[in-house]
Amino acid sequence: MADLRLRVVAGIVSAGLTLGVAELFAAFLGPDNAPLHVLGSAVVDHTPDGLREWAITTFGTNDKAVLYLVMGVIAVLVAGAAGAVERTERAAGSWLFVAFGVLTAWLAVTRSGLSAAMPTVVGVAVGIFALRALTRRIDAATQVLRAGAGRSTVDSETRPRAETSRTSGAERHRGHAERTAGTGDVSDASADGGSATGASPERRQVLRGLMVASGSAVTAGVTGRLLGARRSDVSGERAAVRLPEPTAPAEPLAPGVDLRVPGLTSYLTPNDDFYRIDTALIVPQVSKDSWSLRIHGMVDREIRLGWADLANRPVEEHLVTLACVSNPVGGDLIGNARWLGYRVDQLLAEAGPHPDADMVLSRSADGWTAGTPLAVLTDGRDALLAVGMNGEPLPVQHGYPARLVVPGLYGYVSATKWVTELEVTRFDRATAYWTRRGWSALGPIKTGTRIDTPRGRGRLQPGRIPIAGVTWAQHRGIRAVEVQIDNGPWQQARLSDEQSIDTWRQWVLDWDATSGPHTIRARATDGTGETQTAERRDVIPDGATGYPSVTVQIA
Ligand SMILES: Nc1nc2c(c(=O)[nH]1)N[C@H]1C(S)=C(S)[C@@H](COP(=O)(O)O)O[C@H]1N2
Ligand SMILES: [Mo]
Repeated sequence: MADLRLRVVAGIVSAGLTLGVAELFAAFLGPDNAPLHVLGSAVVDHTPDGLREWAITTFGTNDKAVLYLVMGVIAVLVAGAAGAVERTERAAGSWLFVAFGVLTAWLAVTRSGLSAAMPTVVGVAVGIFALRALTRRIDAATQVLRAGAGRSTVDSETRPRAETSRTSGAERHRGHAERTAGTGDVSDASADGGSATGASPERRQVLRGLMVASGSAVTAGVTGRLLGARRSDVSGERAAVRLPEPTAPAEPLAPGVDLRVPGLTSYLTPNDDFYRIDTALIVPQVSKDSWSLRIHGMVDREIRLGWADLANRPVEEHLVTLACVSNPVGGDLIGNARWLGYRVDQLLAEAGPHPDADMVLSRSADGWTAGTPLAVLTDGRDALLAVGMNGEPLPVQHGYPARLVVPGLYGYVSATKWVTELEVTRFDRATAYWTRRGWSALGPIKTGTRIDTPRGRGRLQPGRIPIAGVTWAQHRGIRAVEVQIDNGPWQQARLSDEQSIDTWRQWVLDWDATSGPHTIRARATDGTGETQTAERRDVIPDGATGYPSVTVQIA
């Protein structure tokens, strides 16, 4: 038993060394080539829709941490098993390492080219070397122990299996007792190993090997991680970026855009509070100096713009409310910011899209894609190649150095962060990331309302209580919000000033609350006169519908 435990530990330590060494190599070749990241990204890309939605609703923004945790547990189990079956004369565990290496290297190569497999290959080679060496020592120590553990142990251990199984119950019991006694000897030996009274030199060799290997694993892994982060981190250069003065500044904020009701979401969302959704396990670190935007495909002239090329172009600033298609009714995957950037319609016009093109497939530095109708990008709305957010360079996790922002469309079909390519194409020729996974090809934002206050079972007293929230119908605008209490009549709420049809608005209704439980519902009518539907639908395939509803208890 004791040697099985050592073998399991040897497997885990060797796997740790594999990952640690790979991490160190990946620091130089790009942190997204580390095996854990390669495997994690493959899992993210191939998770079935149902499971993904469940993970997002259950773990929220922690979904990535949970993924790594699950992968870690599986890695420990597999590595332990590999160690348990490895023997000097039979490299069964090493083959598990090889299988892991082949799968991961293949995923890395298909994702980002031949050199991406390097960290995995080197890591697996070192891991197998360690597993072989540790197993040799364990085998040697085990033989010595067996030899020294007395005749009875040797007896029971060397009795052929078939014979053992044919022995009587009593014999079997005795055999078990003997083995236990034998194991007892082994444990005693290991206990002695801890004290100075002399474990076998072979056993000390094993422990020393395990210590050296695990120390190296941790050192390599931590160094690799830190070095990788340091080498690729762009937060320093971002802090030094001087944004251009907008040639067309944002319209000044209307004084009544913010109703300033306690508990009500602020009109502008600070960058630090802005929701974040993307498939990236490591936030892409794209330096503005290596960044470029290539506009190609069905165009008259392919163009490529670097960061410096943007400097002498007109730059505009617009308020746009961004929303995620995965936002459930009442959810908070929505935010409103002031974006600084370059008009996409002008950039496209320079390339000259062909008349039969109908889609722009935008691609990010990490390979993610969105498919946006060409007509939407060229109909005069303020679609931007954004470089600034609320007066700062884009935060790295929101797409530094450049991203798309398109009023009126959900993020998954428009808001590509770390954007490097606009390919002019057709919907019948190209399919974007989420559309391939069952989401709708078109993603206009649906009219929505959210009740921010009151919420839940706070201690509310009867009397005047403001009911307030936000409402949005990007690029159509909002005409009205109505509120219903306990199946009563729909009452008109008061709307905040309209800043633009591309941003959300706040609303409030003063309510004379009476004791007892109450259910509050809300609904909005957009600028075209259409009231949002009461029909409850899930976020898949093109956004949730239904009235938001909260139940409150008044004392
Ligand atoms: N590169 C990249 N861009 C992306 C995504 C992504 O996964 N990768 N997700 C999109 C989705 S689904 C949304 S809702 C918005 C969210 O933008 P935010 O994280 O800045 O709020 O980004 C979009 N841009
Ligand atoms: Mo999204």
